[in-house]
Amino acid sequence: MLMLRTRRAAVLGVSLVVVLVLFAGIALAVLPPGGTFIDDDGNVHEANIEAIANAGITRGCNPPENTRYCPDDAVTRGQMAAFLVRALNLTATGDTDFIDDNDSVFEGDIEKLAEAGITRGCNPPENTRYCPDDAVTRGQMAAFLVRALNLTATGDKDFVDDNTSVFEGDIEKLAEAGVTYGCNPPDYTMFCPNDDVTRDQMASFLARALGLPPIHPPARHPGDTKNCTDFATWTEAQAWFDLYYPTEGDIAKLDQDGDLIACEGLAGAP
Ligand SMILES: [Ca+2]
Ligand SMILES: [Ca+2]
Ligand SMILES: [Ca+2]
Ligand SMILES: [Ca+2]
Repeated sequence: MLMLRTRRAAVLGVSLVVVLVLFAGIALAVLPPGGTFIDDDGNVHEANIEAIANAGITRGCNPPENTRYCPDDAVTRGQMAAFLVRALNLTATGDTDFIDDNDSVFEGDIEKLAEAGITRGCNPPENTRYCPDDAVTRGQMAAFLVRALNLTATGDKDFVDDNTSVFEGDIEKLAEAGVTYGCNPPDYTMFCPNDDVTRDQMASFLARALGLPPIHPPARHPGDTKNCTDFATWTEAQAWFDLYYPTEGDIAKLDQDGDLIACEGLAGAP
């Protein structure tokens, strides 16, 4: 009976995953031009910002509108707690109560992070404080993620600029897991362990760490970049027209006769 119930639960789990994947596919298709946020258009991390937004890990930086992500802002330790609590679905709280986060909107997240063993505090050995408003350095972030993801494997990667960092071991584990490539493309010989982590970088770290596929939103202002011959089917042409018509009008001149039906010459047009 117990076996049966377990199996049924497992099957239910699998169907839930399938439903969630399908739902993610649908959600992906309805991203508006420019995507979720207006201040990350064209940012190299935009597709990863969309990925973590789609996964519920970020809602934005200007509640309640949440039209912005603030990609260039440094990630604070309080924000880091919220990112990780949502990314890992941490729910348990324990006895830890830091004395310096009582006024922080992140106090609940910080306590969950501590309960999960991902942070011990910021003033060792007492560790009575969390320093929620301090910016997170890239080296500190490596340590947070290595603990959060239980990364243990090290590989060949050895950045040249972290040899004196207390985080060198964490940084090498993070690189081995493919979560970071480094900070100086295209050589990627450095990690910049003392630089602050920006919110856009954080999105890429989290998306890679969790295996979330990047989601590229449609361009906000595509311009006249399409002709009817660019579409394989009339349905695709009409979908493109419908996506942009509310904000851009008939930007690509796909509807010469102005009846809101695009590309009548394509097969399958009504
Ligand atoms: Ca955007
Ligand atoms: Ca507290
Ligand atoms: Ca090194
Ligand atoms: Ca037409």
